[in-house]
Amino acid sequence: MAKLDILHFPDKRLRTKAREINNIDDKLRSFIDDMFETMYEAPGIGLAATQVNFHHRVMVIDVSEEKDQPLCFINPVITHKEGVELMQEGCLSVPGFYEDVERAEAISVKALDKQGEPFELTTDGLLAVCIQHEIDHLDGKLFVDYLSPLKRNRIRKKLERMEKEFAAQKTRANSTL
Ligand code: QAP
Ligand code: CO
Repeated sequence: MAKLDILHFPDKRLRTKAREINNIDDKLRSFIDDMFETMYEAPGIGLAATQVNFHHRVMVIDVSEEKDQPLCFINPVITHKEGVELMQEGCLSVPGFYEDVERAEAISVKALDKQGEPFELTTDGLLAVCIQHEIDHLDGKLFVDYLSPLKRNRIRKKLERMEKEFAAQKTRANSTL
């Protein structure tokens, strides 16, 4: 197993629309294990392949308290939406920022599991919000897209500054080796 690198907003690669998966093999399953490891270590409750620069329609979620209910969705499609709900969201690709986003309150989603078996799930609350957030990633969309341009630009500037500082630190560390 390996931890994967997570792309950060405003990285353009986060805007890629992921492609359908039509071959579920051991190589993909091993990659999914890496996605779970990356999400649990972060720690996070959801991770889409787009965030680790793999542009195929797969995402992992675990919203349980004990972190013992891993869910994997391949080619997920929302088949039903109901109600509206405001929830504070964060994202591993937008570290340190949390904002309210409006989503459907309850959803049904169909997908394939790790074995390639189709399943359908009807849910609400945090899991429903997380599924919508992760499917957005597969379509190149981020939760900051729902904020005002002013808020989004503030977040972008802060993250760009942090990314620059991080790169400079790495350079300094290397030159003192
Ligand atoms: C998406 O997000 C989500 O800023 C999953 O510094 C989040 O796992 C859906 C995280 C909330 C619905 C509600 C964020 C970790 C994790 C950070 C995450 C951070 C460290 C975010
Ligand atoms: Co996210």
